[in-house]
Amino acid sequence: MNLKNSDKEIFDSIAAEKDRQFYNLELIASENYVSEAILEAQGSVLTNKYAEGYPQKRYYGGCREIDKSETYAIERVKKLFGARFANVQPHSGSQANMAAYLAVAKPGDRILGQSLNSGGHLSHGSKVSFSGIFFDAHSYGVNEKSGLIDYEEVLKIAREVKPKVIMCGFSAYPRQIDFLSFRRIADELGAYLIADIAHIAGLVATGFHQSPIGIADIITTTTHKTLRGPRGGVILTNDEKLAEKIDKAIFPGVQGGPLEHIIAAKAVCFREALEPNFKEYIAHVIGNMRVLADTLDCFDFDLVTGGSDNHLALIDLRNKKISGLEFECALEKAGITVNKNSVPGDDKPATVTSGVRIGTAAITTRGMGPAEMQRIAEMMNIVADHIGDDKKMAELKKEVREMCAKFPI
Ligand code: DSN
Repeated sequence: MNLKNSDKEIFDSIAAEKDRQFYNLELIASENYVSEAILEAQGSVLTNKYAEGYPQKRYYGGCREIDKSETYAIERVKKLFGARFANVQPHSGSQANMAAYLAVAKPGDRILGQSLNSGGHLSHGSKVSFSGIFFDAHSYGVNEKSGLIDYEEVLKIAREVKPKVIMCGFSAYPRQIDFLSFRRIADELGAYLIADIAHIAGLVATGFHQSPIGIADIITTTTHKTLRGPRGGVILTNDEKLAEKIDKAIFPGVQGGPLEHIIAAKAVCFREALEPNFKEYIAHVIGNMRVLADTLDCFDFDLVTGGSDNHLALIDLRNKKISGLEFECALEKAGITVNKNSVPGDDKPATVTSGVRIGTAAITTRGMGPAEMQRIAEMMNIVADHIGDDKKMAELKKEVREMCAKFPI
């Protein structure tokens, strides 16, 4: 029986979410819209199959087709990033990071990562995540004035901490990362270097960002942000011994049965990302962000680091006298979806914050361009000037709906 007839509540909820995704402007920097082909693969019968282990080394029978699709995923992602070894089984970026740590460190070992409130990720050593619970986690931040990573400061902290593992990568940093500087710091300390490229994977794959392959010991990523694939993770390395440790850390270390329907969808995503038009797409993502950031700057929005050279920007709202939470809620009423985000030196809790993070990956997938970016920035400015004015938000929501209708998903 199909979903409509068997479970009306869930059918209706999915239909309403489809409508929300269609008629709102998705500016959450970590979200995107997958292709029909990816949806088809992840909604396939592969979800029925247990396949603990790896291709040709499974703990279950009947894995002939599963082995094929997982091998396609491995070979394609290796080609995409120019890496020698890949594990495509991580259910998420956090689980990719958990396995990466376990491949090179033991519980209690010292790790050093970018702090959550300066753009890092929970799994980079936050005290409330496994990374801060199981490891002796320390952090570096960004310069409070410039918003930039200060590599000299990272080196100073690393010398004090003497970490076994240095994690670089971010969830909210609008500039390029210099992986070579992190390599030099790790080499001085004799530390392993893990690069989490979850946000910038699409930029790295297409040459718009320095690649950490061959620089970091281990590279982790998600597949659903700028890479525009299904929700999941991947681990890459050029080191054969580390590759073996990574495989063991994922299974049986931190995961059981792999999500083979998602792995097949990852294979479709990697094939799509190998097409020349994916490079064009990423160029537009970056170009759109530049226009959005420049226009916001004209409206006196204070952009952390002064702008962006990737797919995201971080807006410090302290000069506008509104919190991240207030702005997020008001924008949602106008049909614009963002997430509140801490900014460097933020004195508000993570549930309130003084900033919001925005990104252009999803709206660029819809085909929006510079003209739409300028109007979106104008609309964001109107929202900031009219917090609490529900009539104005309703007017904007109508305009957003009309704009979205012109760019179907
Ligand atoms: N939640 C992701 C993001 O929004 O960047 C990170 O896990």
